[in-house]
Amino acid sequence: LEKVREAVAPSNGVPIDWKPKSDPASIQADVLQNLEFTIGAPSSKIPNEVDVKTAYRGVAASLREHLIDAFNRTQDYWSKEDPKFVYYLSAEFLMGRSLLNTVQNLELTGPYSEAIKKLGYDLETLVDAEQNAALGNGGLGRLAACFIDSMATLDLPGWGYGIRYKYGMFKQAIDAKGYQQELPDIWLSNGNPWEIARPEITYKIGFYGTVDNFKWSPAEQVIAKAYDNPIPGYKTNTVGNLRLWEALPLNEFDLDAFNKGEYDKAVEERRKAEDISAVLYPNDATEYGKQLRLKQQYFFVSASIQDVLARFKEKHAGNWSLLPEKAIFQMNDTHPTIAVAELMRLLIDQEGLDWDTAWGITIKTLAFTNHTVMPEALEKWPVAVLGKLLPRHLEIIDKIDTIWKDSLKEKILAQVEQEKNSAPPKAEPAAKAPAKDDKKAAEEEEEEEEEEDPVEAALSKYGIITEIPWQKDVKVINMAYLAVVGSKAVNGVAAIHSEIIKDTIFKDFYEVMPEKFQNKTNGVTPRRWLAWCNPALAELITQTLGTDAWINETTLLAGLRQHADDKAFQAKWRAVKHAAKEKLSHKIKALMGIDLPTDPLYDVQIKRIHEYKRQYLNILSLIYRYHQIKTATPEEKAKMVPRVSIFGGKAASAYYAAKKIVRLINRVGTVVNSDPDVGDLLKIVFVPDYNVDLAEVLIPGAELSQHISTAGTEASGTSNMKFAMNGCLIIGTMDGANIEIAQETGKENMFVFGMDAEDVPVWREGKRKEWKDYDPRFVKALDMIKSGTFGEVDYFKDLVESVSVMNDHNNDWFLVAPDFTDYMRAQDEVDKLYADQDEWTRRSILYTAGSGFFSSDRTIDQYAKEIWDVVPCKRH
Ligand code: CR1
Repeated sequence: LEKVREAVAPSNGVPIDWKPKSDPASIQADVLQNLEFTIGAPSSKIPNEVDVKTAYRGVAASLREHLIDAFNRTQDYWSKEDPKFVYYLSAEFLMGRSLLNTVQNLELTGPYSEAIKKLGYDLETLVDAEQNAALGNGGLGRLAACFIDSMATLDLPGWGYGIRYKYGMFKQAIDAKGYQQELPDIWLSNGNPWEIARPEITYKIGFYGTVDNFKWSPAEQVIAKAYDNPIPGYKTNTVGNLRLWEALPLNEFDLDAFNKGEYDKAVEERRKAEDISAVLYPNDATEYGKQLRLKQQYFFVSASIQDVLARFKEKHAGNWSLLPEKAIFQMNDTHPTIAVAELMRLLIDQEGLDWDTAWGITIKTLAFTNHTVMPEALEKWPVAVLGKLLPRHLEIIDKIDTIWKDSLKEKILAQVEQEKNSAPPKAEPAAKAPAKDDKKAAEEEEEEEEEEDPVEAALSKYGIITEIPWQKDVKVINMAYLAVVGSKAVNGVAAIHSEIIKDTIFKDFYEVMPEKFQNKTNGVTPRRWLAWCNPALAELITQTLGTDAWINETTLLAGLRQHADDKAFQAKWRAVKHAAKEKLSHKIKALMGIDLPTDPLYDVQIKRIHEYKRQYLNILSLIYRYHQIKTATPEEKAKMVPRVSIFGGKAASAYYAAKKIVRLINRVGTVVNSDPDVGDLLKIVFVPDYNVDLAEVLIPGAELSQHISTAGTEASGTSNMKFAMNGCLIIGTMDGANIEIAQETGKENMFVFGMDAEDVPVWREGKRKEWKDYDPRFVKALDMIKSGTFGEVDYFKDLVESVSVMNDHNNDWFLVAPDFTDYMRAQDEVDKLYADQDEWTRRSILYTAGSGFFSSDRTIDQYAKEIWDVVPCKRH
């Protein structure tokens, strides 16, 4: 490169500083050139006759030049300055579409719109031609995407690292009977102009094999190949990076086998390798992962760490103690936690460090975020599975576990002594271990055995390698515990969640190392989730505040508060919201052919379908509303507040209860929407294939959104923040980030209902058993399902029973029945308030005004200062 620069540099030796041009005429020329020479569109058809998808590719290719220019300069600068980097390790990055975000973040929307118009298209149409990059399940993956946007905007040296899945989150269709269908997401079929393939950046990843005297000889190897995705910051030159790995075979093709006619064998290795980066697991806290999932996890973690270490070695060969000053890996949930063992392995086996030195470095270089307390999502790999796939890692984990427990022995011994001294003497203190010859009895009375060795018993709580209580003899590795022990910091994702993990899943660990535990309340990028998706509202905010600085400094939104009572401002606000409702209504018409009136209250619940998120509670209340409409007199009807209820979300493919809920919503919608007695009083719509780009239309158009999880179950929620930013009122439980949103926007402005997190366990363990106070409206709604109002009586039977038989331990675990009455009260308040449009609008303004805290810029700033020790590094 230097040579080229020299060759073309003017004689004074100053290198040329080429930059893509940003005026509309140059952009127009550039798009034409890209259409012809990058995309290869026939020149006779350019520009007016190329189809929209091709036009999109031409525009994207031209924009890519701007992106790559700033990207290369940023990365060069960072490489020269050598600051500390954060590496965000995540199995999911739910990026959505890139065209609009790129053009906006690069501040090129004006000239691009103009150029595109001159070519005979419009920006919005081209934006819609892009496929969604849905490499994530839900909140966790979208959070990672918001985080890298904020990292770039804050000029923080940082990269995301993940997997370039060939197929992302499945596409959801709803068939005529209301069933969810899952279809493959072939998101790369139109190419991906936003990525830069790096065939020169590859690493070998081993699996299986044997370990001999600490030396691992893998039996299988694949190649990880890098793809870089430039991530533009806003109002800065900084363009960060998301590096995704693709799995490829070590040996492309077995020509020998092919020549022998063994065609399958010829490509077998290729297929096996490619499987690793083929699909995103549609897991989302429901089904236990398969072995391939562990392979995926190790694959991307190993490639990422090898990559970071290779760059580190180039600059600081041998000086390993410097690593924690140059790099920190943030592990996004348990999926990347094999990183603890992998970093140890690379430092010891490859770089020759001793155990203690390697461990000292590791626990300063890793940090861990927990995103859920749902037991299904806290990964536990059977020792047999992990040991076969990664035998050397099992050895390392085993040693970490032993040393960790040893380090606690003294403390525990002291504790046990203290307890012994303060406890009243037992009738017969156990002194001896059970007789060896009576193994059976010893096994049966394990409780007693534990009592007999109180130190061992106390220590077993801390075991990274443990037995699962319901499957004796099956040893598993608790990946969350491994992460807690191997990290410098552990955090939850909302204030209440960070407290809950200290009291529940990590209680014992918190007690022995309280200093590790932190909170980092989630946030969302205000660029994508307000400024770009709701331009009319953004414009009104900018006009009102007299500046658009709020886009990066969201606390400035608080300045809207003083206008909340201003009737003229309220009218403008309402007009903007109404236009967004119209846009949403058009979108639904285009997608589903349903005509939605735009005067009713727009009520939206969009998120993964899960029992704990309680879409069931929502639909049951709507069933009752339907009953009310059916039995109302004309006078009563005239007083009712019309409502459009919109649902969206995917159910994990093997999660039967969730799939039944999807079907119930669809069945109810079909019946209600075609009932002439109902008219415009109620419409129920299930929007298929909910994803990021639908969210960008649904959120601005919503007036009420539902965040109604059973208290204590939703770690944070992030769509609640997006809705709040867009002036949408919330009906919700005191759960996750709802609590902090209520603090910021005024609890009196939120429709709060339901049991608190402290009461839920009490109810589950006690009251539930004798509870019989079913709300008659709840009973009515269930009766309507049971009696076949929505058909499929047998199919819905167990769904009905799951909330109506209280004796069995597992029934109504998520408190649908006991929270119903209070939910209906809150819904009545919603209706009452909606009749007072001025007051509703006032509150809507207060939501946006109070949402400043929920910017991911704030979250990332906290991570950077309180965990990462990474500081901005901005090129000028
Ligand atoms: C939580 O359920 C949270 C996101 C992002 C999810 C949700 O409440 O907002 O993480 N957890 O922190 C998750 O997907 C596997 O766990």
